[in-house]
Amino acid sequence: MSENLKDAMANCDEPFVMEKIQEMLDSGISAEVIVDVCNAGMIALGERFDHGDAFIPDLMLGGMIMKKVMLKLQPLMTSENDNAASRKTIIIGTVQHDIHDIGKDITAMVFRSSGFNVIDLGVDVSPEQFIEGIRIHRPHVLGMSLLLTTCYKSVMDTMEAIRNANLRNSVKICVGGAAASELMAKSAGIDFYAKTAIEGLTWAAVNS
Ligand code: B12
Repeated sequence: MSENLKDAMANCDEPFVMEKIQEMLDSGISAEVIVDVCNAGMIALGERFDHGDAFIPDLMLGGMIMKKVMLKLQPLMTSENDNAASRKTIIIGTVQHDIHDIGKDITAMVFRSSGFNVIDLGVDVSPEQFIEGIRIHRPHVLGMSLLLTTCYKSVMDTMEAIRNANLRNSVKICVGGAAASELMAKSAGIDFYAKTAIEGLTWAAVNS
């Protein structure tokens, strides 16, 4: 039996999750706070997987529940700032060989709700696709999402490709996701490591 929203996410208890979210919304708790709690639940699900207490189908189910949650909460986080001309642009994508998209989607949602123009390149994004995205959209910010430690090389390759294309000075770059860290960001020459989507937004709003 789930006792709270975080537990329910970690246990893939969808009926409890949806019911609890409605209850929290009704009592005036913001969508942003609810997303944070669900995020903590997904991390706890990953820990269960680590300990052999949850398996790939559970991760998939957790992912599907999180997407449902986002569909419900996204409209409540949508910005009233519709002045497209004054918007800053962010290009975001999950790096090559990594298909995790929940954190990226939440980050896109958070930036969008704050008035950014968001270009979402999707998952498994190659260095060449990031380069093409920069050339076409001229973003203020580029965000990479990285969930697998085996994909560090994709981040390094993307940074090298950006430098080789002489585009490094045209864009601020941040990285986030469970496999990212301040140290890896520094060694890759990335401007900022964001522990959460909100941290990334706060940084981007001031630094881009
Ligand atoms: C759900 C899940 C899956 C689902 C993904 C579904 C989907 N549509 O995304 C499925 C089942 C497909 C999956 C597959 C795999 N997974 Co998986 N997965 C997870 C799990 C449980 C949750 C991830 C998640 O969605 N978290 C919730 C989101 C909201 O959190 P988040 O991504 O960190 O994002 C937040 C911040 O980090 C930040 N953020 C994220 N990106 C960005 C980007 C920017 C620019 C900014 C500013 C911020 C930001 O914002 C978000 C909100 O604050 C994690 C556990 C974990 N600790 O992360 C394992 C985990 C990432 N997976 C893991 C593994 C091993 C795999 C597989 C290799 C398993 C396998 N043997 O096949 C495959 C790899 C597939 C591939 N090629 O990518 C490992 C990785 C271990 C490692 N050291 O690399 C983890 C850590 C589980 C574990 N503890 O072992 N997985």
